[in-house]
Amino acid sequence: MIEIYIGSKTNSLIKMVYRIKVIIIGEAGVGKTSLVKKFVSGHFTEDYRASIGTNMFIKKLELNSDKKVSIQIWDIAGQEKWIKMRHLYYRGTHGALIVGDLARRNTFEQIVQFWSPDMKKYCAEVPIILLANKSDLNSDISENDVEIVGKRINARLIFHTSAKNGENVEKSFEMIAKYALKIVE
Ligand SMILES: Nc1nc2c(ncn2[C@@H]2O[C@H](COP(=O)(O)OP(=O)(O)OP(=O)(O)O)[C@@H](O)[C@H]2O)c(=O)[nH]1
Ligand SMILES: [Mg+2]
Repeated sequence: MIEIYIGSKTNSLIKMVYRIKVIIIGEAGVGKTSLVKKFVSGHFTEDYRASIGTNMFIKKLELNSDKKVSIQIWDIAGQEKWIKMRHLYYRGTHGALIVGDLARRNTFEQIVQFWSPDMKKYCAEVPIILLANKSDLNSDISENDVEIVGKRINARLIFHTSAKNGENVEKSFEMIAKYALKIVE
């Protein structure tokens, strides 16, 4: 079986591998790197090391048993000092995971005020999933307010996730891959 990357057409003799790019954004410390690590390697660490610039991870997925996808995840640093470079990494994305920290209400306010508009400035309209992360901790924001944020940013779905115990981590990446695939197909 030959695997051909970049697939916009299907071919019955060869198995296409669709290559998709997804960004993960949100305030510093909300758990973006932790979610990606959990998804890619299954590990979680308690210590916080702020990301520098951006990191890219690749994982192969099989969606609906017949479609292979190579998902390129761009984990973009949330700290203020990276603000000028950030938009460079948004380019060409097929989907976005926007992350808030349930233990810090203001991280959701920042999604509405900064992250969603910032992304829309530099990306074509792409599917968005809102992740309310750290569901293993006490929440500082009501379920209803998370939903309001989801509606304001036009999120297709909202997942409560925990990079610590793994809740909804795989599901989140699989769903954004499915939405992104519809764009490249
Ligand atoms: N309890 C709990 N802690 C988490 C969870 N996800 C991340 N953390 C912790 O939160 C801190 C920040 O996590 P990171 O993944 O580094 O955050 P980030 O969003 O990548 O931050 P930047 O790289 O600065 O933008 C770390 O101490 C993690 O261990 C979670 O689901 N539950
Ligand atoms: Mg990080």
